[in-house]
Amino acid sequence: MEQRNEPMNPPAAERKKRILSGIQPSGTPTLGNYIGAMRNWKLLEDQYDCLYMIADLHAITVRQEPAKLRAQSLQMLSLLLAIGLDPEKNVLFFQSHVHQHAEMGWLLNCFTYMGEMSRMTQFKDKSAKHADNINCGLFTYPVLMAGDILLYQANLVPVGADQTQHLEICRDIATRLNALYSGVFTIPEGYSPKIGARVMSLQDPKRKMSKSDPEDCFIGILDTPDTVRRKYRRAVTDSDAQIRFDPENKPGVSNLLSILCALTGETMESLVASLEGKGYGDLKNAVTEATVETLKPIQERFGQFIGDKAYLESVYREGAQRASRIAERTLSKAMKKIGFVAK
Ligand code: AQP
Repeated sequence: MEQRNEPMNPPAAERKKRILSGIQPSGTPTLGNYIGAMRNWKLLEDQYDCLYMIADLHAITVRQEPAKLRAQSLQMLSLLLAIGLDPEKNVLFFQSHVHQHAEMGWLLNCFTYMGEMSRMTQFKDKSAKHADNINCGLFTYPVLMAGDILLYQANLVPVGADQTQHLEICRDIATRLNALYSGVFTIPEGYSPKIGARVMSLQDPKRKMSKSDPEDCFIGILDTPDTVRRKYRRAVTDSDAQIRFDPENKPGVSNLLSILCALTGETMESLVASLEGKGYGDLKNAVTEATVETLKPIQERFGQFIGDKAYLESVYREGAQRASRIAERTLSKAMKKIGFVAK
């Protein structure tokens, strides 16, 4: 295989800062995943040394149907390409193809305390949502995530508000190991992209939009224009018929307004002013139109990638090789410092 110009080992002064982020193939990504994460990734690719991982190991903390998980994983890769991520500039890979993630996860588990994991609010939320399957993976998922970040000596991790607690624990674990063994890990910082919003569920706008929620709660990136229209038409609003941004008292309307701002780049102030005297139907039409316009080119490109299995394979194989080279360096270093006999 052709050896590419790796941005991985230039002298520290010249090295771009490294970013690691991931997305679980636990369903078709939503407009929330797109606005809050995916579209920002594209904006980072020139300025940073970026690794984007399809977090399939994380996805199995919730029960997945095998054929569906496989299909969703390839769908996710096709979507990352369809939003314009260049596989030459970014390392795109499946987490399960880089075995060092599972190994690092184990090492870090042995340096993490039960009490720390018990405080994770996402564990509490997810175990309430999946009460029939509260598995140990769900409990220690933040440790696996810490390993994901630390393996690549990432400087920056784009995190939404829901992930800040996990980044904190990652920093704590890294600091603990560095104190014991010195210089094993780079301590990562959180990175807030310039544009980003927390998109809420269309049916329960006090909760975030999630791809594993019932269909009517989210807009899927691959939804047809008719489906998008129908979902927005059914979206929860309120009865006072006034368009105003007030997430506390008018969460449904405010959510539609923020989606519209995020998609058009308009400020909230001017958007609300432009909708003065209009009804919820007008707001829903406007957000439908902006969504359909945003998704159209992505869906067209997606159609080309998903049909090209050979190309997808070349992208994920090469991504895994590039990721694995970096991950192995960190894993070997950590194992040596901890005291394992070198291979
Ligand atoms: N509603 C959202 N608004 C803004 N950003 C969001 N993200 C997720 N939902 C929203 C961001 O998307 C990235 C990838 O998320 P993930 O798939 O790894 O996990 P998640 O946050 O658990 O996403 P979902 O859609 O809610 O998945 P399920 O239903 O499987 O749990 C993250 O950067 C996240 O912040």
